[in-house]
Amino acid sequence: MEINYLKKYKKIMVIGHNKPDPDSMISSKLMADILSDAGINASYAILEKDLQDLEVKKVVKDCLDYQPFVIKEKDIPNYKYFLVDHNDISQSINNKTLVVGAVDHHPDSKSINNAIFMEVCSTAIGIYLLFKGKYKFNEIQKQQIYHATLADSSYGYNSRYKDSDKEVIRELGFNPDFSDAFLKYFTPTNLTDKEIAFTTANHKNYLFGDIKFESTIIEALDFVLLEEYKIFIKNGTKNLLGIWVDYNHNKTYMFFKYNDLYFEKKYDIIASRSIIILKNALEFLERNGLNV
Ligand SMILES: [Mn+2]
Repeated sequence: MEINYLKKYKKIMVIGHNKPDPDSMISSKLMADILSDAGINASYAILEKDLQDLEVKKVVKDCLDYQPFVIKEKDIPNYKYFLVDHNDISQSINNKTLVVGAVDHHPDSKSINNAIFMEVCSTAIGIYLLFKGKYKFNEIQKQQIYHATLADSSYGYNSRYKDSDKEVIRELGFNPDFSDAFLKYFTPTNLTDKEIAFTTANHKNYLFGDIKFESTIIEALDFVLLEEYKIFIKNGTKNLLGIWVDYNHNKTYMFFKYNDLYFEKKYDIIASRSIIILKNALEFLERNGLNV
């Protein structure tokens, strides 16, 4: 990837999506390292509003002292942005004209026109593949790529984790079998306050033209509260794509309410939200005559 064109900008913020997950945190830091090394004035950053309820998981803490530059709402227009781990501007700065580049592994939202898309398990792997020829990744950075991939692959359970990703993990010097890491790092969603969990766990906003809905994922080792989650979505007022993952039995359940429409589906795998489930949800809306 050619990055010299970025030298003309005074200050570039590398930013992941709202409520950053481990891959957003780690890939923003890696990309900022690479840009800085090339003499570009870059920092990894988050928006101030994302500091609220920010969760830095152990899988991140064990490889990165996460200290992003914090951008206040009013200062957003003062910088240029390089997006990682998302390409939908509504998932971060919401201003297309400030985006100078992006690397991502999610479907194209068509909201920007300068993104590089990689078919990889984690954005961190995508960055590694783009730059390994011209940038020397050190041992800590290799560890960070490994940890981002642990998280984004649901510790190897997710169908998004392909043989080509395993090859990269091997090349970085790690074991592509993540089962020990699952035991070390996996924590089920805290369901003490069900309402909070059902509306905020792994939360994302989705916007496709006029179609707008929210999504949450409950990560569990059982299906004890599955029925309750389903009823919460089905009878609720929110347009919500709910996903329940039962890692113990290798099952994923989706419950999708959109206005007066409702759809549910069960998968006999750990299904990826951004690749499989979202596609099925949008297909459902199309079948019902909505313009997605
Ligand atoms: Mn990611």
